[in-house]
Amino acid sequence: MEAKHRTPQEYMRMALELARKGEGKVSPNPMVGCLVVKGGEIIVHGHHEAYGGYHAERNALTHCEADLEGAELYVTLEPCCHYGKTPPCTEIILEKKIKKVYVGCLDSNPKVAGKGVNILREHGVEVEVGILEQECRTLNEVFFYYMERKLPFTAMKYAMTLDGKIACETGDSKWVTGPEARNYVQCLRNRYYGIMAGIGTVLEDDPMLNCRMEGGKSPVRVICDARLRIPLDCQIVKTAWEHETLVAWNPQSAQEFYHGMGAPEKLEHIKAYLKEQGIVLLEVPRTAGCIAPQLDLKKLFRQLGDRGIDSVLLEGGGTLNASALRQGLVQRVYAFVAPKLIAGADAKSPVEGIGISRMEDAVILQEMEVLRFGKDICITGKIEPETIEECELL
Ligand code: AOF
Ligand code: ZN
Repeated sequence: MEAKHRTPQEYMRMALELARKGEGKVSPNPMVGCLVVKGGEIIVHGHHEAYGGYHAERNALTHCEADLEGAELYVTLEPCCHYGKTPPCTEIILEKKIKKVYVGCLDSNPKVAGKGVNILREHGVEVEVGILEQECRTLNEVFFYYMERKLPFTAMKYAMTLDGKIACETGDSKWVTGPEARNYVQCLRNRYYGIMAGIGTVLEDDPMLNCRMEGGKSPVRVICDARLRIPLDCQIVKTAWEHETLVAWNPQSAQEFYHGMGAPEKLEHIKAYLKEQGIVLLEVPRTAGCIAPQLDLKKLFRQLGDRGIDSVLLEGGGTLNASALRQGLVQRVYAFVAPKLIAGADAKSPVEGIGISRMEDAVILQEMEVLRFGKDICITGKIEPETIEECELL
């Protein structure tokens, strides 16, 4: 690989491309790319390839026999300075006598957080931080969010028609988008650690919620089912041995439901059967003052974070989507839009709930991107957290 007279931004863009090769393989670690330039020529490059393995810098530098004294190193994330599963990257950078390090963005892991940069500077290495900073932070948005809060970074995904419906009035929704867009959803399922849906979706669509991408990894499935109404013969239950599955429920709501039906023993049977299938039942408190039983999603997300689930693809119906959004639990949206009009006042839309009363209180997205898949498009962007606090969704 030879490249002369490029700008730091161009080299960093190449390092970003290298970093992306770790997608789906390094979680919960960040994706990191690194390259070393001397006299305008790229001498070596590397990326973080697997969780627990060498970091990007070590992968690039360890086997490099060229004389790197005076070279410049580009890395998308601040080099670490701690002994974790591997020795500190700062050490090998110093050993190789690198003259200058260009860093995409700082690491928010408290073990590093600026200390990596300081160590390099103390040893006389010139360091410049913030090259393509936004791209580098967005690349690892999951890592940063989870590292800073121990809550899963959540992306709400839905597919709708051009008139904003996710299904016909009859409930038929197969399919809103074409195969190319649906393939991309499989890539998203590979990228996110967990996937979440509500019991309504399970009852209506009987989905699998697995990842069917070649070489992909299925996400941990999380079903929100306050009353434990999940049918024992649905796809999710039938495949629970193959794909890790959690069902979030509320014992009080379930008891009321099954007692009301005059079949309290049924609840015990369901619980025992689900556990036999390897399903983990998560007890979650319910939110006060709701007519329909609703799980306290903040508490559920906390439990997911504690279990090491760093990211969730929310494929909820409109009710679950609205609750998660209202509670500030959604950080990104993937809205797939198909060039179709189906009409119908009762046809469901992607985010329901009660909604806001004034346009100025709308939830706003930033860093918008438009992707094309066959005849469909996907609009994605990050939610501006400040606009959640201001919004008065009921
Ligand atoms: C780097 N370059 O390529 C990565 C870094 O458990 P360990 O030893 O793998 O350390 C994981 C932490 O190291 C992770 O939380 C993050 O702070 C940093 N990741 N750092 O210099 C890399 N992947
Ligand atoms: Zn490192």
